[in-house]
Amino acid sequence: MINANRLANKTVLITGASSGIGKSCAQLFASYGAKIILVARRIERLNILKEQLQQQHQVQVYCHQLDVTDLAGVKDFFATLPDAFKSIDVLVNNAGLSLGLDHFVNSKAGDWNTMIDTNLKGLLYVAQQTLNIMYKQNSGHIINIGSIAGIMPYANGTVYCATKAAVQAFSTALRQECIEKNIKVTLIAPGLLNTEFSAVRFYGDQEKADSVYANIDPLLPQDIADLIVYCANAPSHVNLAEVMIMPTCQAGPTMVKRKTAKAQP
Ligand code: NDP
Ligand code: 8X3
Repeated sequence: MINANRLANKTVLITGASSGIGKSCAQLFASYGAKIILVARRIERLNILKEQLQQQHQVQVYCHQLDVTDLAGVKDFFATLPDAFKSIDVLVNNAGLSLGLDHFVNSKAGDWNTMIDTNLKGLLYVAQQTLNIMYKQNSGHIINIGSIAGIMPYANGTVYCATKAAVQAFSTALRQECIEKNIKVTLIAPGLLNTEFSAVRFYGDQEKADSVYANIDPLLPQDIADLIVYCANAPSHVNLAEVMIMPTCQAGPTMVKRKTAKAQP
């Protein structure tokens, strides 16, 4: 199963491809010879990535500036896909973020809205448009990025956890609807992972973000890309329905073993 390449010439749509998990997925899928569609808001990053992928892997790449919270923009993006990218075999529904880490009573309604609009509604907008294509094909694979936060919710992360729990519930229900259409639905639920996620959560405070990953070996985006490509590359009769992945130093969102500093001689 691992040695076979079932991804060559398949078309893979990746949301949130400008950073972290999405960017790593683009690099790995391209190395398997897949055609790649990259979307995110930071188009200048996507253009650079597109050049790299084309040069390194000689694959076709299409990128488009897209805010997944904009339903009209999402519909327009799908309606104007170039002919070569009109069939979509794999969706990595990844765009998402957390804003703030505080008691709910102190959290901001604006932040809840952004998290719900992006992590849940944006994921739904993209999933539905993609399913319109996959239903006609009678095949496809939707890979939704949840989090251990949705499975093991924690204090100070209430609304983020709720959005990711919703992604898990949506994925479970959607899998049941898709069985008739030969479409796989996978939920990936990562734990501590060093990306721009914490810098975004702490509104750009890099020192605070770095402290999340201090004295541990967190997951790297490539680890999640490996897992996602493994799921997407599985034989047609195999669906990895739900996978939780954490670094070895973590047993839950708030249970992390940090290395202790060595005593000075
Ligand atoms: P990054 O911050 O590195 O990447 C997030 C990506 O989402 C960026 O490419 C960003 O692109 C995109 N994005 C955010 N908002 C929007 C939007 N409105 N429209 C389109 N794209 C958007 O973080 P990660 O790679 O870590 O995050 C990817 C996913 O993984 C998220 O869903 C996150 O919740 C999840 N996750 C992360 C974990 C972690 O610890 N890092 C653990 C578990 C899950 P741009 O700003 O250019 O639009
Ligand atoms: C991101 C992981 O534990 O910071 O989804 O919520 S956590």
